[in-house]
Amino acid sequence: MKRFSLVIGLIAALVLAGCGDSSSEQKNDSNETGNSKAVNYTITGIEPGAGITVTTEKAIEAYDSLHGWTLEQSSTAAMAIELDKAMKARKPIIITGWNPHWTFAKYPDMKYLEDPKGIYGGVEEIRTLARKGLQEDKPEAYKILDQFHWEVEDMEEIMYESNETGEDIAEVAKKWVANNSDKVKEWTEGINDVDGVKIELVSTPWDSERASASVLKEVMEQKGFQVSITPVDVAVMFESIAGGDGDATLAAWLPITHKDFYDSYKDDFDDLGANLEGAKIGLVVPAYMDIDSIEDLEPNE
Ligand code: PBE
Repeated sequence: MKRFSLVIGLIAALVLAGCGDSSSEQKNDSNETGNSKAVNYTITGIEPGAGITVTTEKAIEAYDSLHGWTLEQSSTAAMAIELDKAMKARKPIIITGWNPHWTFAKYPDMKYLEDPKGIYGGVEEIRTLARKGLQEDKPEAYKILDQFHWEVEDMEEIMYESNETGEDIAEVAKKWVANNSDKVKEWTEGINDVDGVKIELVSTPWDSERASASVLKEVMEQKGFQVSITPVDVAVMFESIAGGDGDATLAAWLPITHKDFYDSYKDDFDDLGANLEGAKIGLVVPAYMDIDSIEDLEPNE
């Protein structure tokens, strides 16, 4: 009797080991209680036109673990609401996240998922691009744009303050300029005052870019420029600088986030280099989720 059951057991084990299907069924079973299933194989994303949206679509293509996943696209504000709900209920959620962003101040308990394939790159920088001909037409403006450079903490200070107090970023930026005359002095070194020279800064609608554009608008207006800020989609921003409609942007995230846009126009603008180093993009989850890497997710099969 004993011997009989041993043989049955052995046969069962051999059948299990030899049968690919049954091992994948086991994997699926574990899915059902896992994070991937719980988030319905969905990444909570932001605006369709964002660089991080394009990059996340590349990640879904590149990772087997994201096979069959959906990137839900809506808006940064809608994503923030979803995140808030999930965090309060301690439920799993996977978002497209980035720094600098006030979310990380509000929810310090979040982590980037490791990205072993490097789809989201490493450290990003935010670059200033100017239209061709700006240097000749408006040399003083070009020089300020070229000299503008600040730190992640500076940008974050403005975003956090605005988010905490509800005061508009443009207003907070004005105060920041008043309180940071050392930095402002560096950016305006060697610049003569002008009399109403018009400058159009083309930007994107995120808080980070609203902060930088508002700061530079204030600084340039103190020098006598008349500055307008036009918030547009990332694609339109690149088109506009390359086509010479807008004068400059402070909002180009590289080398990864806006790579495709940058590459398609790279001979049609002046790249003035980084105005901020140390930005980052990626997939972000609450720290209470027991996953560390994109590869810890399960395909939707
Ligand atoms: N962002 C913030 C933008 C750039 C600034 C990372 C959401 C993006 O294009 O993805």
